[in-house]
Amino acid sequence: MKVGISAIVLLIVFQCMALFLFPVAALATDSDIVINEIMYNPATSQGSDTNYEYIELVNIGTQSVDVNGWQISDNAETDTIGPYHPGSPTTIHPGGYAFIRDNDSYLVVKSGIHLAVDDSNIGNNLNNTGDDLTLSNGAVIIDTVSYESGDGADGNGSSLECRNPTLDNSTTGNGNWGESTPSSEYGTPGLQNSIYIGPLPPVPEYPVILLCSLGLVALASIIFFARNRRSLPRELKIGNML
Ligand SMILES: [Ca+2]
Ligand SMILES: [Ca+2]
Ligand SMILES: [Ca+2]
Ligand SMILES: [Ca+2]
Repeated sequence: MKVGISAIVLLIVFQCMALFLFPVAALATDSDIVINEIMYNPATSQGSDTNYEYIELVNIGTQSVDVNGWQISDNAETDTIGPYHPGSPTTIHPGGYAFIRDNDSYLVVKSGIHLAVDDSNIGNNLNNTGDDLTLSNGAVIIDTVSYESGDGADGNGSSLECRNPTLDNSTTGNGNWGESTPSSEYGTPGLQNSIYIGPLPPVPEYPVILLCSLGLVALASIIFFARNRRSLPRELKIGNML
């Protein structure tokens, strides 16, 4: 079968496009995984820091994402994420939750995918004064959150929860984070956050466009009449017609 040069060129072009487009699509899916809840300082009555800390992830996208082999970092060290039990699932489905817990955690699990790190603790433990968390997939940074003890959940039984993971979650002091309620429930690992406010309704653009259009029309009208007023014959100017 004879294959034309144009067909070969076309095939090469398609292959180049596929190589270019595929990684972009994969990164877009990975970025749908968001740090959604942090238990950095469990209450003394709940257990020790080394056994009861956790970080919850949520998938806000429309495709499943496998986080096995990803990394979670604090200010001190980086850990590799894997299944909590050998062979247990590590894929977060759309709208689903997973949480990274200390390997020796005694946490009573409520729901979600259970993940662990490759040593006993998340980072060098989640600092009780504050820490900087980074979720990454190799060299690609997926999500970052900086928390401060002054933003709540400092040993009172609550976790720090994100109100809306589709909005900026980069710092717990930006108003999109708050304490879980009630504090006796030890947060909501694997479940929707107790202070979740849901997706915000899209802001309609047409009122803004309409107001801008009306404003431009009004401005143009003022300029038009101002110029024509100056150019009209004296006897036709409005002031002289009265
Ligand atoms: Ca560690
Ligand atoms: Ca801690
Ligand atoms: Ca730390
Ligand atoms: Ca939660």
